[in-house]
Amino acid sequence: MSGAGAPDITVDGTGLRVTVVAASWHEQVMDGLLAGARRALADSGAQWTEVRVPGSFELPVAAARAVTAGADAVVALGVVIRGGTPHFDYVCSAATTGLTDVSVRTGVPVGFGVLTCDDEQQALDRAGLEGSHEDKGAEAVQAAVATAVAL
Ligand code: DLZ
Repeated sequence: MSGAGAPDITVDGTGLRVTVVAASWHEQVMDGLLAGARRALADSGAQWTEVRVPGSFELPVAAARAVTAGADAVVALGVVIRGGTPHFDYVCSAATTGLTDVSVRTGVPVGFGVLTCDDEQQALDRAGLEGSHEDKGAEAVQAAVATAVAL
């Protein structure tokens, strides 16, 4: 984890079934988030499957399906970049509220790896790519796996 006050999480996820649900907008950033998530999942020992959806708005329904299919934890990855209309706010709000609802309603942890950024550079800085300061795909995995183990 990174950022002021962030915990250092190392967790054994052996035996857990994790589903990664990933949006497809902003390909370069998504490639970084997915690579970071895969590294963290491999390190944790968990088994995982991946589901791609078009945009971040579609992440909650994919997360809900993953839970119904038996996932022990879900990791949601997406990138939303502010544009010239209020669309950004609606997509961010729908993704955040929808993923929270799935998690709280079902009791299955959902790692929140959705970047909500003012511009592409902010997203690249957090995508776990060479030169990035942060690796939010990996952090979302660590949070979801640690929560599944704790519960
Ligand atoms: C429409 C849209 C826009 C403008 N921007 C993004 C974005 O930055 N990131 C993202 O993940 N998705 C975006 N979308 C697509 C919506 O999430 C959704 O896929 C469409 O509104 C169709 O339901």
